[in-house]
Amino acid sequence: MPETTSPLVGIVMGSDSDWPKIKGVAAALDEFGVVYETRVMSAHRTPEVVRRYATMAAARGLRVVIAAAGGAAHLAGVVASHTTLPVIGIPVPTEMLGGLDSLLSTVQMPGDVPVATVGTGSGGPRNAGLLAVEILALGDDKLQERLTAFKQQLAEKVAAKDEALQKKVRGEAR
Ligand code: RP5
Repeated sequence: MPETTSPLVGIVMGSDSDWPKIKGVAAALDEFGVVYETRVMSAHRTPEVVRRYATMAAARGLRVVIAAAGGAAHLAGVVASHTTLPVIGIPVPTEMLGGLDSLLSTVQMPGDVPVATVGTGSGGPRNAGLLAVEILALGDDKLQERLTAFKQQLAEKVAAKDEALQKKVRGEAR
C-alpha cells in the first residue's frame, strides 16, 4: 500500500463526551503512523449524517471505520449497515451501567452485519486501533514489519517483568 496523507481510518463517536474515554484509539494509530480522521455523529441525533458518512466512506479512501458510542450504542451497527468496509465498535463506558449497556448494544449484531467489537474500558480503544492497523497491514508490508517488531517488544517486556518478579520473590523469601 503506498504512503498516504489521506485518512485510511475513520474514527466516529456518538458524542464529544466520548473522546476522553477513547483517545487510546488515536494513540495506537499514531504509534504506527496510520492517518485517521475523527468525527462526532450520532445514530440517534444525526442519523442522516451517519448514513451519508458510512455510504461515502469507501469512495473517500477510508479502509476501516471505528465507531465508538455509549449507552444505547447503535452507531457502529448503523455504520456497518451502510458500508462494506470493516467496522470496529468501541463500547464506551457509562456511569449508569458501567458500559455493559454499550457492550451489548454494540456486540449483539444480527447475522449478516458484522461489527468487530472490542472491550469496554481502556484496553478496548487501544485494541480497536491495533486491530485497524492489523487490517491495513494485510496490504502493507512495512506496516506488517512494524507489527512484528511490536509483538517482539511485547514479549521482551513480559520477559523482563518475569525476571524482575522472580528476583523480587527470591529476595523476599530470604
Ligand atoms: C451516546 O450517548 C454517546 O456516544 C455518548 O456515549 C452518550 C452520551 O452522549 P452525551 O449526552 O454526552 O452527548 O450517543
